[in-house]
Amino acid sequence: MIIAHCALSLVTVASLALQAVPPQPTAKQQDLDRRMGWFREARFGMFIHWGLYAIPGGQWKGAEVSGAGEWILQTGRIAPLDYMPLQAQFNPVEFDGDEWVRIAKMAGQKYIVITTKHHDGFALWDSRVSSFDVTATPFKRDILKELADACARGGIQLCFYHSIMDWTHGDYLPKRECDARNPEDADFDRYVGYMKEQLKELLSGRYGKIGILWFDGEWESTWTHERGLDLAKYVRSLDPDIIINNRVDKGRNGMAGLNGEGEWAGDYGTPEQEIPATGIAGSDWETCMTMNDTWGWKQSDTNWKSAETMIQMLCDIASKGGNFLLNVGPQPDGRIPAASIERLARIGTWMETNGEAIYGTAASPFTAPPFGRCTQKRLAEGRTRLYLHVFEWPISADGATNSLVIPALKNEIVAVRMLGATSFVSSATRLGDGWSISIPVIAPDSVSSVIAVDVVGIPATGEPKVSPH
Ligand code: H79
Repeated sequence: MIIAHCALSLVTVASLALQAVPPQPTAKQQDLDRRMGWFREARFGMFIHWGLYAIPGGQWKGAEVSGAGEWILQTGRIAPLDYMPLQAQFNPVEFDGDEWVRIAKMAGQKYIVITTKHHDGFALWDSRVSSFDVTATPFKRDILKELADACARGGIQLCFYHSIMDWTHGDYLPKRECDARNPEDADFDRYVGYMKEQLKELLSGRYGKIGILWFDGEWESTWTHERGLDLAKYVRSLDPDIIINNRVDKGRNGMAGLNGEGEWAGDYGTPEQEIPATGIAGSDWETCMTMNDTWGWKQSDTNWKSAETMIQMLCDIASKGGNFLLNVGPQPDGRIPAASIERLARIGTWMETNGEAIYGTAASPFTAPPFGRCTQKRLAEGRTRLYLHVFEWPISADGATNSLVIPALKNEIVAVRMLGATSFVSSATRLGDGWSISIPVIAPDSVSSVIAVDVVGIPATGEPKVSPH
């Protein structure tokens, strides 16, 4: 009896232990993890908004038009038939795909998302189903093909932005107020057929393997959940590996960009011009942001963010498990604005030293460390590397020694290394529930200095976990 009872207990214990193992990811989750692999590693990308709107650059008939440069048709109440002739002026003689790729790489960016077609409907490639494209301009060259070849040469992952909303296509609905064409003549189903043909061209292989299809302009009433599901399925049928953003469907919660309740198509959330307050357990996301106040080139917009601000934004985003898609709006001559290049160069200098604290990292185990931000990576043998991004460098009490306090960290520390000051030998000592780490008197970087701290096991802070991965 006793023996039998013991055997039963063992079985019970064994089955409890089995239950404690996390459940196997679903096939859907496995497919997502497979497709999102490069994206989670990359963390930092370049958004490029370029099209006919760069020519007026925010001015129409000598008058300044408010708002973003690429919205000039709508904001300036320009009739599509008055806007479309800009095509005859498109001649960006300075365009050089290799130069754009060089700039992205200099900044430490791993992917480029370019507007194949923005809301104005102009195609930046040789489209067989539209004459409102780049080959019917004085420039004639297929911009996307040249950029795709440059990306392949430079090892940058090319991705395509594509607007569902189309202000100039005859079949798109609803029409702009200033469009004199009769909406009765428009056929939205025919428009969707046209969009699918264009997407087929873009995913034909001519432009290489495309990383993301980045939809936008999904908010008008003609675009429905059913159409979103159908379009996502169609794109996936053209490329089973492609990542599709959540704007293919109707789930986006305004500019905060993350999906609301419900089942929606799309692989990840797209906050626009904002950074979520915390990471979001179980979901991927990417904040897209302008360096000034416009996406498409606008002459009068000189409201540039500093490189320092953008470096701290990148740390903040990575610490919450997101990607940063930072925009440039090339000029009508094809050059990326000098103000953008300068800032990307400064970000790139920081990334050269500290990139390992961004690429392939997961969100912070701490809610809000007092010194700045934190990212982490799993290491071999069950260890974890914490990257402490120190925005507020401690002031030395005696001018000779200095220390940084990690308020709550139960794990043992096995190694500490200062990025950008590797000759400094750092040590860690227990302090209350956390640690005190010896650091240089002067910060190695004035914006964000990074300290790599290796701990045994998975970081235990005593706080609820915020992050997904
Ligand atoms: O391409 C850039 C912009 O031109 C484009 N998206 C970035 C990536 C953009 N389109 N619209 N906006 C930016 C702002 C529009 C906001 C609104 Fe709405 C559209 C307000 C109401 C409809 C989005 C959807 C926010 C709320 C619902």
